Amino acid sequence: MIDLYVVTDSSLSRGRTDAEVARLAYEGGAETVQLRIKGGDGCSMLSQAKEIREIAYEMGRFFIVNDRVDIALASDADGVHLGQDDMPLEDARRLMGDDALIGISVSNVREAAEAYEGGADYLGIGPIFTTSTKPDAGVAIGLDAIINIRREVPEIPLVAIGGINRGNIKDVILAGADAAAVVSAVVAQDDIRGAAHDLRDLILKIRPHVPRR
Ligand code: TZP
Ligand code: MG
Repeated sequence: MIDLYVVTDSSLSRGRTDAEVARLAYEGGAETVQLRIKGGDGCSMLSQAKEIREIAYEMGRFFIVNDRVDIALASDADGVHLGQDDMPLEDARRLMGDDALIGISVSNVREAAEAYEGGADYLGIGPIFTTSTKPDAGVAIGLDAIINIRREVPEIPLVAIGGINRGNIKDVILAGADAAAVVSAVVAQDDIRGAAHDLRDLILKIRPHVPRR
């Protein structure tokens, strides 16, 4: 389902709208874009969401909304991404239905097992490395967290996030992540399309070297 997953952040995107960032990221090969807006009004978030929904549809890619089940539903997104303090998975599933993709942020084996058993479609694991993009992300949990979670929940797609860039993306895939989610390594770059392309290329190149599980 996923290889490169790009998360928007308008404070890093140098005046480009989230929809512009999303289009360029998809053009570079990102399979999924997550609209992440902290604060702001629902009306402008919904309008960005609808724009990205159109682009994703046109390009045959996935579109996920962070935190907001209401915006995901109203924009007809493919799904929603929820943190440990957001709406519980069970309630989001009831509202969004079985076909929606629901991703859950986890940072340890217990949270991962719970989200897996609760029917999450993928897990976002992080922050793997130190990041300044999300000040409240908590301490870096490192590559070992991917290895441990992969061992505990072998079936579910794992998306690593936090401080991932060209220099370390291979390590997260080798540790057992199926995909990498990035913000600054794509959104903050001059050439968003090129940055997404290069990161995805690195993922695809390393995959054949990941031990079979
Ligand atoms: N969740 C955990 S870390 C993070 C989020 C949204 C931010 C990752 O940003 P970057 O710039 O890729 O380190
Ligand atoms: Mg959240």
